[in-house]
Amino acid sequence: MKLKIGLSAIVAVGLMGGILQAADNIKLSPEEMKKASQIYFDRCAGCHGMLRKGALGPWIRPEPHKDKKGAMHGTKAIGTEALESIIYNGTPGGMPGWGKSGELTKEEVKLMAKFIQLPPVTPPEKSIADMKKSWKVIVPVDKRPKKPETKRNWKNYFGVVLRDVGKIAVIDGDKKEVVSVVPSGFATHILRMSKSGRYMYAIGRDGKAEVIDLWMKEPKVVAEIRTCNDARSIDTSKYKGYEDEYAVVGCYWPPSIVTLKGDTLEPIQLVSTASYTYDTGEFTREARVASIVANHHKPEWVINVKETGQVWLYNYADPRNPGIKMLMAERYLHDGGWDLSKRYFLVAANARNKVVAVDTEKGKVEAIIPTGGTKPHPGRGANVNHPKYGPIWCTGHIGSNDIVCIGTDPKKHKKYAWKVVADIKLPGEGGGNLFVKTHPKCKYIFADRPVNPDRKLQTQIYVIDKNKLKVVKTIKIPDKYLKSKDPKVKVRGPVHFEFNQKGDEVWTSIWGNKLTPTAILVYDANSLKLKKAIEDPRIITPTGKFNVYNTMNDIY
Ligand code: DHE
Repeated sequence: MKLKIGLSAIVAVGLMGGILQAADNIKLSPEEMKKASQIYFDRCAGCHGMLRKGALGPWIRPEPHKDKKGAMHGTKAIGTEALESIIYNGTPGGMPGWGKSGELTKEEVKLMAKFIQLPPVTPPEKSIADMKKSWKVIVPVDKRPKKPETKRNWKNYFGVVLRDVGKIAVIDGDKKEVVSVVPSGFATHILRMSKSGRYMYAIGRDGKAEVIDLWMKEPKVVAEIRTCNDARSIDTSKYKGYEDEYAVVGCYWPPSIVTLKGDTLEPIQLVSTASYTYDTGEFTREARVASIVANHHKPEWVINVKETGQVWLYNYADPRNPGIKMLMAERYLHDGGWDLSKRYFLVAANARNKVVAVDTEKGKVEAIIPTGGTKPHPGRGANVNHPKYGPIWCTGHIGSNDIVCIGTDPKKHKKYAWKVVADIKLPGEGGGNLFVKTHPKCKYIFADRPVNPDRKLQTQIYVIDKNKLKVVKTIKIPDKYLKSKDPKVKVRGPVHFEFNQKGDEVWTSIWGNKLTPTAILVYDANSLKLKKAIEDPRIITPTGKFNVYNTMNDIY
C-alpha cells in the first residue's frame, strides 16, 4: 500500500534522529515504532496533528506547553498510566475511547501511551515531480462517453464512502441499487462533484485523489493521483466559464493546496500553506488545509487554513499564477458551508468555540460569532428560511449538546444577523454530534450523535422542526441494523445525512467495522418512516454520502 512508503520514510527519519532513545526510560523497537506510527497516522494525526501540536485535540508532545488558559501540558509529565487511561476510555470533550470501543487492544493502547512521550518526527515533503510518479489517466478523455451512456437518473446517484475498505459505492437513488463499487484511496474522507455533476471526485486520507465518470454505464475511476501524504478536502471549479475545468485538493501534510486539471488530474500548481498564526504571528509549519468550497459567483475557492486561523480566497482564473487574498479569521478552522444566498461562507473555529462568517462578495470577514457550545462541527451546516429570523444557518457541536442557529441576512433581518437566534438542546448528557442536514423542501433538520459515549444517545436520529427550532422526535435505530460480527467492536449509530434530489428522502449510514457490512437507511423525510434499508455485502463501513445533484449545487 502506498501509504506504507510514506510512513516507513517517517519511521526511517525517526531512526536516523535516534528517537528510540529520546525520552528517559521509554524505548520502542523499530517494529513498535512502525506500528505506533501507523496507528498514530490512522487514528490520532487528524485531531492532534502530525507534529502533535494539537488542533481539535490538545497538544501531545513530551515537552510542556502553556495552553490559552495558562495550564501546562506535556505528555512526559502526564505519564504512561494516565495517558493509557485517556486513550482507553476517551474524554467527555469528544476524544473517542479507542480501547473501550475495541478499536485498539490493551497492548496497542499502552504502545501509544509510550509513543506520544517520544518526540514527534517531521514527515516527508512531496513535490509535483513526486506526485507525477503516481499520476495515471486510466481512461483518456477522448475514450470517455460523449453523452450519458446510462438511462438511469444519474443526477440522483449517491456516492457513498466505504471508509475502511478504501472504496466508493455509486448507488442509484431512484432504484436504491448499487450501480458500481470503485477503488479509492486509504480511508476516503469526502466526495465532491464537478459543476456539471458528470465527474465525482474523491480524496483519501493518504492524499490520493480519484475522478469517477458518472456518464459511463458503470461508473469507473478514470484518473488518479497521490497529491500528498495526508488530506481531507477536495473541490472543483464552479464559476461560469470554468465548469469542470479544475479540481483542488487541500492537504494536511505537507500542508498545501494542489490544483489539478479537472478531467485528467494532471497537477498544475502546488502552494504551501505554512504561514503565521493570524493573532500571535507565530510561524506554523503544520498549517493544514481544512474545508474548501467553490464560489459560484467568482473563479475562487474559499480555503480554510486550520492552525493559522486564516481563510484564503484563492483565485484560480490563471491557476499557474493564482491570486490569494488572506483573511485573518480565527482558530482552528475546520468544516463549514454556504448560507442560503451562497454569498456568506460559515466555518467553525473549533478551538475558540466560534463560527466565522466570510463575505465572499466583498472578500472580507463579516463576523465572528461565539456559538455558546463546545467545539462546533457543522459538516456543511443546515440552512433554514425561518418565518421570524429569516435565513439562518445551524451547526451542531462535538463537545456539547447544542445545535445552534445563526442569522445570516444583514439586509432584511439585521436584528438577527450574525447572532445566535436559537440554541436547541439535544436530549441527554454530552455532545457527540458530527453532522446536521436539511433540504429546502423538508420541514426538519436531522442530527446524528455517533461520538457520544452513551450507547442509547449514540444510536438515535434527532429530528428538529425548522419552525419551532426544537427537537420534536428521536428515531431509534432498530437493533437488527446495529449487530456486529466482531464481538469486540461495536457498530456505532447513524452517521451523516444526505437528501435525495427531490428532498423527500433522507439517507444515513450505520457506522460499522471492517468485518460487518452495515446498512444505509433511507427514511421518508416527511413521515419519518423507514422506507428502505440498503444492504449489500459490498457496503462495509459506509460514512459520508453525497447526492450528485445536491452536491453539485451545494444544497443543504
Ligand atoms: Fe471529517 C468533512 C476533517 C473525522 C467524516 N472532515 C471534513 C472536512 C474536514 C474534515 C476538514 C471538511 C471538508 C470540506 O468540506 O472540504 N474529519 C476531519 C478531521 O481532521 C477529523 C476530525 C479527524 C481525522 O483524522 O480525519 C475528521 N470525519 C471524521 C470522522 O471520524 C468521520 C465521521 C469518518 C471518517 O471518514 O473518518 C468523518 N468528514 C466526514 C464527512 C465529511 C467530513 C462525511 C463531509 C461532510 C459533508 O456533508 O460535506
